[in-house]
Amino acid sequence: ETAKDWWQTAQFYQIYPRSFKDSDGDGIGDLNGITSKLEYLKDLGITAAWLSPIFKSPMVDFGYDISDFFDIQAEYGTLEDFRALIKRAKELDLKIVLDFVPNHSSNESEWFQKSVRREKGYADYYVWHDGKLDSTTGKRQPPTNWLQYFRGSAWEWNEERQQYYLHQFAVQQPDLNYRNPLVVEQMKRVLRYWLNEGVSGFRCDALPPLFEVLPDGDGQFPDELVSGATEDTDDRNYLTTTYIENQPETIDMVYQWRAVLDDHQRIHGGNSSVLLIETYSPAWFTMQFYGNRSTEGAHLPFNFNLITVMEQKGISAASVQEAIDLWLKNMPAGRTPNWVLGNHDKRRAASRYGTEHIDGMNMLVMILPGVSVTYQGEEIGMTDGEISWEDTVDPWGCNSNPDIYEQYTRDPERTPFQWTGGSNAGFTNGSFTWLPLAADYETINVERELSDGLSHLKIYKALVALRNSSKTLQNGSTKYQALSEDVFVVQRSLANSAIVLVINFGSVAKSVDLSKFDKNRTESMLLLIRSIDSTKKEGTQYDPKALSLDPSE
Ligand code: TEU
Repeated sequence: ETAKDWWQTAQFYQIYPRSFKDSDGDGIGDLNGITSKLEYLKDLGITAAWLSPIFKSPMVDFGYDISDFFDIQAEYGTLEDFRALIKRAKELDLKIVLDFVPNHSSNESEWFQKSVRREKGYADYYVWHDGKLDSTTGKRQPPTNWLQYFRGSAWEWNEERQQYYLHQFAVQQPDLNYRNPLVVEQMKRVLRYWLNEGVSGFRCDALPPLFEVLPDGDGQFPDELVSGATEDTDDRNYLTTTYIENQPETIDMVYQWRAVLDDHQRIHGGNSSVLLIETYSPAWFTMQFYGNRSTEGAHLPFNFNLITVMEQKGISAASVQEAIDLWLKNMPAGRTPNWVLGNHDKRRAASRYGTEHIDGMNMLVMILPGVSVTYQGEEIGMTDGEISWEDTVDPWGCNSNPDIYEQYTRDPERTPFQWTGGSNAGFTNGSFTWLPLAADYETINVERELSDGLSHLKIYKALVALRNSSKTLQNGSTKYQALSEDVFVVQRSLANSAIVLVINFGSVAKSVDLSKFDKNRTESMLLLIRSIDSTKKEGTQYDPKALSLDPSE
């Protein structure tokens, strides 16, 4: 057993800076706010925090539209504030990971402005195309039927340059051209710049659309097939995405970024830094990011199966088993698995799984092998905000209409963090918040859950503590099974010790005989429910042969 590197046993936590903590009363979270709360993360047992983008941006996509990759967004703070954040994090032995957004820049970026003007060195920085002429009307048309993620065409006509440009996200997010070596080199400079500022790695945004298929000899791109999955011809689900997603060149680019990180460590020493990869892709594509026999890739391509499989198949022991199988049975040997319950793009875990299941799901990701990634608020069971059409600001929501925006908008999972039950949930001292608060902040908040008997937060803290200290959880073997439609069991074991989690996803009490699951071990099982449940069930004796579980326990 070789010693594990820091990221293999890390507790990752995603901070959405705009909604975490406001230090200056403008209703928008900021860097000094984050710095002031690093001790909170430390106290939870978190070891690494990933910050959603903090770079200069017109905020059309709330930081995922970057106009200067080398500067900090003024409303979030300054480079000095960032350095102070890194310094405090180092004192607390917390790693800071930044968001790297390679697919596109903002249309307000200097690079794009220069590209529009075809300035030397920048003319081919983006994906430009003349389009085609409609044979009957003689009118100019976009080059292909490709759609953006945020509804509508992925091509936008630029009057000044007299060409279309590609944008797989919003119109204000032109796609960078990775077939141009200048772009590839420029983006590596971005990585090196922030590594030199002391960050411990990157969460790489939106990998599927990084490359598009090569155009044919005449410079033409192929249309995607209409998949017929929806009648809504603006919705990307209307198309199959063979040519605009998951190209092999994308995998190789990630291997090149890994080399940038490893080179940095070789030259400057210090700890290794990590690459986390955001890709909602089939396993055959996702798993390649890890690397192959000869080349190292990303340390952790995010595993979203506990989100996506359960979105499709509902909440049951069988869908949990399917989600876990999908990762563990496809992952190349020797790699580190990971488990994600939510992020700023998905409905809040407590709302999606049901508030009654949030503790069980937090237990699940903490008992499974590898690392887990917590989205801010999951530890207290935050739920979705209710955001009216008038208050909608997410471009995906805004690109629809009042009747259907709730299907698309990501605002509900981005509401301000709930620190207290007081004014504006302790998020800001001011009277304004950039998104309305979720309605339940008076009961769901850190202050209250730290004092409450058996709160989501206390359970979460106990789980992380167990996780950070238990050799069985860090190195043990793993067994899991859906015992019935409702009851799911996971066991980790090392030598004579075993830790077992049994979850009842059903709505009625269940009696479970664990000897059916592992007859050799029944006597030595330590049930996870017991080790975290200090008040409710203290002293309760569990009989592994007839364990009784309340609904949602
Ligand atoms: O998301 C990438 C992405 O592909 C999402 O659109 C994803 O398909 C969807 O949210 C799944 O529900 C990343 C960021 O996480 C997102 O916030 C940005 O809007 C997007 O990239 C563009 O940078």
